[in-house]
Amino acid sequence: MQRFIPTLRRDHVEEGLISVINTLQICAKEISHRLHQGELAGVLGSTLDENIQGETQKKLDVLANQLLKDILLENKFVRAVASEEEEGIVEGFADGKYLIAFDPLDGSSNIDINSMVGTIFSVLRAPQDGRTGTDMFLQPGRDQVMAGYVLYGPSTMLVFTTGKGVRVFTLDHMVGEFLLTDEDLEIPTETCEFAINMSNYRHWQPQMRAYIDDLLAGDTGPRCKNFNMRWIAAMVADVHRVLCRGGLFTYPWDSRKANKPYKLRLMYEGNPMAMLVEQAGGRAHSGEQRIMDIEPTDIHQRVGVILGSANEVETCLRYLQQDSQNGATDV
Ligand code: AFP
Repeated sequence: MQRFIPTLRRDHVEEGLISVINTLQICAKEISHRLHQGELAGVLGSTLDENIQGETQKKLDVLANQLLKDILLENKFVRAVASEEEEGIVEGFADGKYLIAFDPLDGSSNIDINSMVGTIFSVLRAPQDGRTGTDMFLQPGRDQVMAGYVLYGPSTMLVFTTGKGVRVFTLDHMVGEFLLTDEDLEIPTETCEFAINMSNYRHWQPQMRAYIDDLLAGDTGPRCKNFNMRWIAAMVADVHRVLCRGGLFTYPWDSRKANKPYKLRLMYEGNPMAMLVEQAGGRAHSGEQRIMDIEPTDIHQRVGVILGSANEVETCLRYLQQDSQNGATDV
């Protein structure tokens, strides 16, 4: 089985990027170790603080964030990091080539029930045009040079792309190394599975409700086939399933918060997952445009997400484009 660095060299990944991903896998092993210790490590439960998104922070959120920051900022290729958990960016080496945006522990509400969580990362080039501070990070997702995640599940997996397909590595706890377990993930274009938080049904746009209604109608409705539903409540785990066996994942527009109608974050969740999904032959859309074409205006901005099997994303978008007065049954 191929080891980590030789696989990257074979892919002709530039040395600086190899160094960054190598640093990320060191962090992943450390976070994985703490998670597997669970209650024994005394890191479960919440702190009394809220993060920049106004969410209660879990102790492991704080720990994973600190760990990633500390270790990444020692890498001379890192110009700056941006974390979902922090208001501003943190500067690294002035001549560093890369910017790293990360969600240190996605799905952290799963920690207390010993269920799956993950770390998501996105790597951009540090601009050479004089931009400084957070402005450096305001680049569209299509400019990412690497994106990926670590899934802490029954096994720990590192899944990433440098723009040449999606590689999957599994942590061998015996040797303490990530080994290549899938060369090239490919998402089937058709699917019979979807992932959405159904409890928000009444807050969606009528077009989204119509789309889901038709999925639920199964072979008695206009789609003429039965659909299965899954929701892990950790985007990493839901997207991992989509990458492995296809499906549609969405966290759509929600009427409850006028100024924040979306839940997921563009830089830490939308863009990196979109790059992985597109590299695996799927589609990733906000409902209005391709996610990776969005020009960000804020490092913490939120985005609608509809991603997965290409044909199913296409179908969902056709429903969304319909006039809400027309039914959706002719889609
Ligand atoms: P947490 O990290 O706060 O648990 O949020 C996870 C997440 O951002 C994303 O990973 C999930 O897909 C989504 O939220 C789950 O949302 P619900 O709480 O609505 O199920």
